[in-house]
Amino acid sequence: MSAKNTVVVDLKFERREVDAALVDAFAGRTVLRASDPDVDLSEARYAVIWKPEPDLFQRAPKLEVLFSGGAGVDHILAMPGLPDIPVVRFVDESLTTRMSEWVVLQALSHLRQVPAYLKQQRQRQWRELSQPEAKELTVGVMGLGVLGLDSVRKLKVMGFDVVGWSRSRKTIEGIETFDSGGLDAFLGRTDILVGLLPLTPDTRGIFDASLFSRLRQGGALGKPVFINAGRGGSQVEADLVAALENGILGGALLDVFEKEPLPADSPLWAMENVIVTPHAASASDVRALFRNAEAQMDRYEAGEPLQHLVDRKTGY
Ligand code: NDP
Ligand code: OXD
Repeated sequence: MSAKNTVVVDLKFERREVDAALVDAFAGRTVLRASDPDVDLSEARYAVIWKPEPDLFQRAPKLEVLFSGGAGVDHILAMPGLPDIPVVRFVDESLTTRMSEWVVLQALSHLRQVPAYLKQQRQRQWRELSQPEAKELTVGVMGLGVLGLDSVRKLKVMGFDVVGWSRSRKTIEGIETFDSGGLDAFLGRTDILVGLLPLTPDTRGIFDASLFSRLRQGGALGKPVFINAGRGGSQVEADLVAALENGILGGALLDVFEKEPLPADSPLWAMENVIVTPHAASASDVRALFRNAEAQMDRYEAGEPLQHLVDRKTGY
């Protein structure tokens, strides 16, 4: 078999899961695991990676295309020695669906006062709380890409008033949209803010005290709620903790953090109005990842353009 067809796999996923998925993947190609330090990667043409070892590009100097094991590519773009070759994002129905489930679940959980009821339960308190309708709440989604678009549509189906914000203005039926210049108007309408942004130089630290203070106060939930499943680097956690403590925010549901795993001494763990999930809003399905990468390799070898390419200038 020609070394020219060699695929390096460097994924920090469950080994058993990767091994099982490799059984049916990349037929006709040689697959090498970068986790084996003695394996020769020098002729490898493709790499499928998620948080790879820093020496990958030294060991595999002939790579032609990189396939990200996730939708976000910030950590790949930040890798030292990254070669100037195409980087393909992971775009997949199961990933998108899982994210929308998580977003809708979190929005509904606030609509139906789940955090407040859990608190009452711990205190053995039987007290019915107010029950606003979804249409009384505006959910504002920042990032209207593959994931944001699916989430806004599903939030809409649940009856929420939905608004969206992205760099370039989108036209989505039944949903008011804003571009970068419309951030203040967007925030002023928003009761539940959902972050589905990639981490780039422009979005780093965007969720800060100033942004939280511009969200709508006095909506059907009383105080605005912040939900983030984009990247932790976009949130300033000291500002977030302060906004939760001083009542600017009524609650937060966080899947991503400035530092992951979230350090044991982070105040976010113990705050009553915060729910933490461990970067698990939407996991990549390894079989689908390999199927996608394989299909793209076939396209590339047939001279067709690669899909879901990362734009190095914008960083996503
Ligand atoms: P896309 O690249 O499809 O969409 C990104 C969206 O963000 C676009 O709408 C884009 O605007 C917008 N955007 C980017 N930069 C800016 C900016 N400076 N100002 C305003 N809008 C901006 O990404 P996906 O939807 O596929 O994924 C989004 C992110 O979700 C990923 O990058 C990743 O970080 C995160 N993620 C998290 C997971 C988890 O489990 N927690 C799982 C998967 C992904 P425009 O449309 O104008 O280009
Ligand atoms: C991510 C992913 O980008 O898991 O976080 O896809």
